[in-house]
Amino acid sequence: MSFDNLLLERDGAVAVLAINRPKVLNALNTQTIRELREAVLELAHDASVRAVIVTGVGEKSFVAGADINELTALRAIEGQEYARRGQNVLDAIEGMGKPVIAAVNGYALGGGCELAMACTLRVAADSATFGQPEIDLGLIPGYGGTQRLTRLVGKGVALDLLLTGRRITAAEALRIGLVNRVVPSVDLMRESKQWAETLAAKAPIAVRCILESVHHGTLLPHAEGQRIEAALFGLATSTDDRREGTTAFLEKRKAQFTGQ
Ligand code: CO8
Repeated sequence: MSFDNLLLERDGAVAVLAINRPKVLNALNTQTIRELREAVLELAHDASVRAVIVTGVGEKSFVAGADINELTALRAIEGQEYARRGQNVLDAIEGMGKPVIAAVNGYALGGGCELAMACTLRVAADSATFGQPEIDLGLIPGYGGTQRLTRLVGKGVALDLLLTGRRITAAEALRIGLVNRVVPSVDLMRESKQWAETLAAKAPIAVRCILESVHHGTLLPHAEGQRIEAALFGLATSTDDRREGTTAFLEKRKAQFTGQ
């Protein structure tokens, strides 16, 4: 599968998906969103891919937001559709059923910050910058930002960032819990790949169950979340990988998971 605005590479069980519009700091236009949807569907269904890294081409930007050229001409109903299309793609990333690491190599603004937040985990280069500057365009985030940012960092901090539109450093993003790790820029891809490989070696069905339980659980009352957890625990119990994992522990050897 080839794309105009994306680069997709596979390295063993890890796929690296890079937004490739460096001249506009990897801004997401309609075509890029469409290509992202195709790539995400392909990666979701490819059992040989156990973890995905999302990043931006170039040293300056992860994604500098939605393409502002396209936003200028939108009317209300088109704006709503535009937002829904992007939301659906980011939901598909969140629901891919395998870990997705955002390797944030520069600006992650607006839709770029939203893309990073839809990923399972975030590693930032120490030079990265985050923010939701839509307010300064007379807009609000439309790719899930008001929801995911609030869940990740809490209402008070989210409202500060959403209402001021201010940009924050990677260090502040780490402090408020927006990113999991900050690394020197030169180490970003190496560290992200190492982390992805660690996750790719885990039992894939158990990984999927954890993602599903956490993702749905955060949207539900505690008791219902626990019911989902118990059902998924039952599912994980029935797998060959559970047999292999528990047997390997008792035999004092490293487990070899097959994804069955
Ligand atoms: N869209 C289109 N083009 C962009 C964007 C963007 N988001 N960001 C940068 N570019 C372009 C610039 O226009 C410039 O193009 P050119 O070379 O032709 O002039 C090129 O990229 C390089 O950018 P700059 O010269 O501005 O580079 P600087 O280093 O001076 O500044 C910044 C970098 C700070 C990142 C600056 O470019 C900037 O502020 N960009 C806009 C950031 C922004 O506001 N993002 C939010 C966009 S809105 C959004 O994401 C909403 C998402 C949900 C949509 C829901 C649908 C309704």
